[in-house]
Amino acid sequence: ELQYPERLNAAVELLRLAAEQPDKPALVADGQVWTYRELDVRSNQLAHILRDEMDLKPGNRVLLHGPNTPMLAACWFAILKAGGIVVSTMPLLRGHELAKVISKASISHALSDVTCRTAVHDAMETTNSLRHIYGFKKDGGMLLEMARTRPESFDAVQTAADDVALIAFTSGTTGQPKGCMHFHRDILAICDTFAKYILKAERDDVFIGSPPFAFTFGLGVSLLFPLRIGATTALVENGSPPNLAQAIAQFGATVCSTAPTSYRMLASMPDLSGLKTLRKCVSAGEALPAATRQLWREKTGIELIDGIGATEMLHIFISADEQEARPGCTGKAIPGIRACVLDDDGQPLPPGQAGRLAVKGPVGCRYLDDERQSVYVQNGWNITGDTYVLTGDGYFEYQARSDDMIVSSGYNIAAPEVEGALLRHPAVAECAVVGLPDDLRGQVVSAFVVLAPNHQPSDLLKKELQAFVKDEIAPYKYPRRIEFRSALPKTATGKLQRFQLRPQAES
Ligand code: 3SK
Repeated sequence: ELQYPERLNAAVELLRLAAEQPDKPALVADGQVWTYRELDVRSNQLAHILRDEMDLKPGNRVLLHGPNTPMLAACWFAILKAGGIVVSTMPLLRGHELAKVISKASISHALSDVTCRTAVHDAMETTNSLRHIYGFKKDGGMLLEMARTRPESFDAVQTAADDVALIAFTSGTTGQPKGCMHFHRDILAICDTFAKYILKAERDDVFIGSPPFAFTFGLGVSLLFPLRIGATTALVENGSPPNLAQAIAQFGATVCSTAPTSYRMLASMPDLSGLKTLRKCVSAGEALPAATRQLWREKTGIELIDGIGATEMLHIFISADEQEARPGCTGKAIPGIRACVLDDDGQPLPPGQAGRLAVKGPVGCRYLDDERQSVYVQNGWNITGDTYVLTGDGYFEYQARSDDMIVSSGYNIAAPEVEGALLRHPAVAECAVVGLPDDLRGQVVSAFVVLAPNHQPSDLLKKELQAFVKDEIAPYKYPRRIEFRSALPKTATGKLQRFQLRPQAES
C-alpha cells in the first residue's frame, strides 16, 4: 500500500530531483530548454506573483488554459506551491464551454496562454467569480519577465496529502461536463503505480505525447511521470500525428504516449526512420484495436503498452507491460489496484461473462457537486461505465463502453468489435458503430465510416465492407447500415462521441 506523509505538496515532491540534477533538461520544446533548476526557480517566482500580486489564497481555484508549453508547466507547479487548485482546461474550448467550468468550480483566478485569451475573455462576460487573470506568451512573455524579478525561493504551502490539488473536467462521451477532484497524494499515486510498475521508464528517457495536460492522460505521461523519475519531457503544442512524428525525431524521444488512432496514422507514414529512437509506447484514450497493435509492432518492432484509464480515476488502472501484453485484452489490474466484473445487481461475475467493470485503488472518483457521484461509486467500487470480460488468469478483455453495447434481434453486439473488423479493411481510415432504433430488430448495427485516401464512397463499397465484416466476425454483427462521413465527432480529448451519431443518421 502507498504511504505518504500527512503534509504533502505534490509540486514540491515532483521537483525534488532539482537539487540533485539542477542542470539536467526537465522540459524541452521548440526553441526552449528548461533545466530542473529553472523549472523549480521559475515556478517559485510565479508562486510569488500568484500570492502577492494576484492575491491567491490556499484553496482558491485557478483556471490554467493553454497548449502544453514549458510556461504552462511552470504555472501548474506554481499554483500548487502557492496552495491553489489547478483547473486545467482543453486549449480548444470556446468561451461558453469555459464559462460552464468557471461557474461550476467557482474559479477566481486564471493563467492563460495568450493564444487562448479570446475564449477566457468571452467566458468572463457570462461569469462573475473570475477576478484575476494573467496572460502569458509561450516563451513566458511579460509574466515571466515579471516573475524573474521575484525571489528564487518560495515556502510552498504545506498542504495536506488529501487536500484537493486538481479538478479535472471531463465532458465524457455524453457531453455533460463533470469536475473530478484529486488530492495531492493522488498525483504521486499514479506515478508510483502505473508509471512505476508498468511503464518502467528510466531517468535517461525523453518523454513525448499528444494529449494536453488538461486531459489527465497527458498530465501523467507528459509531466508527472517524467519529472517523478528525473527524466526529460518534450512538450508539443499540437500533437497531431505529423507534428508528433516531427517532434519525436527533433527531440530523440524514447517514450511516446498517444491514442490508437495516432499510432495507426504514424504507422502509415511512408518513412518511419524519424521514430527510431522510440523504445516504449503507451496507447490509451480509446480501446486499442488488435489490428493497430499488430501494425505498430510490424512497423516499429515495439509492443504497445495498452491501458484504460478515466479522468475520475486520474490515470490508467488496467494495463500490461510489453512482456505481458495480450492482443484483444487491455491487461490486468495494475499493482495497487483491484478490479472485477459485476452483474447488474453489483455481484461479481465469474470469468468469461461480460459485465460492468468495477475498480478500487488509491485514487477514486470524487465529483465536484454532482449527483452522478452515486452512479459512479457504488459500495466503494468505481463503476467506470465499461463492459469487460475477465479471463481465468486475470486479464480484462474490453467489450465496449456499457452504453455502446448494441442489442439487435436479441444479440448483444459490442460496437468496438465491429469497428475493429471494419478497420482491418484497407479502405477504412476511421469508423464508429452505433445501434440505431429499428422496429424489427430493436436496434440495427450502423457504421459511420471515414474512408482512407484514394477510396471513393459507393454502394458497391458498402456491400464489400459488409461482406468483409461477415467474414471477420460472427455474421450477425455486420453493419446493416453504412454511412460515409468526412470526419467523426470527437471530444476535445479525441474520444469518439457515438451519442452525436445517433440522432444525426440518415433516415
Ligand atoms: O483511458 C483514458 O481515457 C484515460 C483517461 C484519463 C486518464 C488516463 C487515461 C488513459
